[in-house]
Amino acid sequence: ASPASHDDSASAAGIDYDVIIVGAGFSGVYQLRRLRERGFSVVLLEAGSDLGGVWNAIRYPGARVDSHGALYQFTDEELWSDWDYSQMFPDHTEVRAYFDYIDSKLDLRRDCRFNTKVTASRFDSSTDSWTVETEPGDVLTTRFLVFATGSTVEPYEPNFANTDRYTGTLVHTSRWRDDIELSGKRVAVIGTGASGVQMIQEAGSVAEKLTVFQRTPNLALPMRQKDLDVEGRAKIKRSLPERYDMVTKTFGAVDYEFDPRNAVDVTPEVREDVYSKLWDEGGFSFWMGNFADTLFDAKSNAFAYEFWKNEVRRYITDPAKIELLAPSEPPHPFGAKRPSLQQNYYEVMSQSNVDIVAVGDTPIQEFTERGIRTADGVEREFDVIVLATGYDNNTGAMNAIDIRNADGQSLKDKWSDGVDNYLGAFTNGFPNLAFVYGPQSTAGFSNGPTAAELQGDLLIDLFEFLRAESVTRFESTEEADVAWTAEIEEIHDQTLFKLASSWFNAGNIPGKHRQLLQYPGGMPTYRERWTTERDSGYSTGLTL
Ligand code: N01
Repeated sequence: ASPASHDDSASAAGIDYDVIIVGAGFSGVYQLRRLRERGFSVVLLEAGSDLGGVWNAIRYPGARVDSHGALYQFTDEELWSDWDYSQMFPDHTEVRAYFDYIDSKLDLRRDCRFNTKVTASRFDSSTDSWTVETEPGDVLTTRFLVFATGSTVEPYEPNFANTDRYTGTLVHTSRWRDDIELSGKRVAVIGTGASGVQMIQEAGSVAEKLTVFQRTPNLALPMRQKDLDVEGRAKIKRSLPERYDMVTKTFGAVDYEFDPRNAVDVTPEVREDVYSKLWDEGGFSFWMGNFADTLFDAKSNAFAYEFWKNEVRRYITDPAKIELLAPSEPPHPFGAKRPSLQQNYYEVMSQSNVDIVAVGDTPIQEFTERGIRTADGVEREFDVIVLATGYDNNTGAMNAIDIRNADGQSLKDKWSDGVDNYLGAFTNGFPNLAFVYGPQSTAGFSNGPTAAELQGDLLIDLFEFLRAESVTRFESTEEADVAWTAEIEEIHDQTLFKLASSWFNAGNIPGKHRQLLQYPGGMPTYRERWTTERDSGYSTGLTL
């Protein structure tokens, strides 16, 4: 990749690029495309072997998108007019095919360096630039550094005793290998988040025996998957302009909105009607299209849980598993953890070849040579053990890189007692550094590709402003960071999210500072906050 025309001050100072982007998922690719179009010199560095970000990495059986494919793509007609997914909820292979497709249109790979893991970056105050080091040993300099490193990247593996003694196959979902055979095997899956639910659906159908180690039941929702024939695909295409207009206006950057009414204010009949309609729609509708007070009011939430429980119990044919999968009392407020979308999860979990071990009652004590021993002394033997135990979300990928400011302070140290930043994009003390789809942005509460565009455009506006004004350095103020974080916690306190330990609030990683790492004000307010900053000439929460 060779630098194109760029910021004169950067080239005069001998700086290689205007912008280095780290990560080739939706956010990074969007930055690359738009910055290049606007004449910035830019290169994208990607640790993985190809485009796709998390979708290039995730290959476990059953891995698929929990968003409608219609929204799981970029929104400009130049791209969507020639693209179709074959199913309503595409699988990982189709998302990779989508990245191939956009590359065929946009020639993205030209400016990407793959198998190039960024290991360290340092800010140099004398030149207002970052030096970036990579694992193959390259050293590059850039005026601005953008981390588009995603949330679901650094695997979390609990500290189980004696894993090294186990002689079978032990694999985290994020490290799946095609040679791992499940058919006819004795398989264990630990964890029942989105990865666990998808793995279990696949493994349960082919394994001789599947044992699921469940700590918390997933309050999963019906996906209502559909194969799309020619007419189905054409119908989706016709709907796209209207849906893409809608995504800019809704809380979650999706094509529907919460019901504006409160569940506690309507009659039981109205509640039942609304719940039934959302349930039949499938997808996340029952979560992000539910009554406005569902995630704020315990009584409203209990109504939703009751409906969920009664629906799900209809699919659990083994009475011994009913309390485990859909307990009488909610394990946490409905929706306070991200629900998964399921296709036949409850049927599979009900099968006679599937056992559920409630880790809360009988914790995993240790791994043995042949399997897992639980605290009740029982040893179970497995050919394959799958860790579906999730990720060090939101901050894990950035913290894995040694990012240091001009004083030598590392970002990881700065954030060790909690993240603070401004607009979910900048943090004081680290000039010329931005992150997209990162901590305290709308990330976990919004549709990924749409957020990549909407937040991405705002960041590109900033770079254009800085170039036009010949400004070589910006950063957020400490006051702006503190206020942004305080605003997030203030909203968090009013919600039921705080009552669940999840990757939304860092509660999934033992010892990690507990705080909401998503911006909970919704996409429209989030964008408003950026545009207010922009309209002030970037002089409110940023210093130039
Ligand atoms: O991870 P998770 P994930 N002993 O953190 C359990 C995206 N994603 O990889 O709930 C036993 O949600 C833990 O138990 P508990 C998506 O945004 C998307 O599944 O903490 N169990 C939980 O059940 C998703 O939300 C897609 O009590 C232990 C599980 O491991 C996010 O990534 C597909 C344990 C971890 O669940 C993360 O999903 C996949 C222990 N010591 C991922 N420690 C799609 O779009 C943890 N657990 C479809």
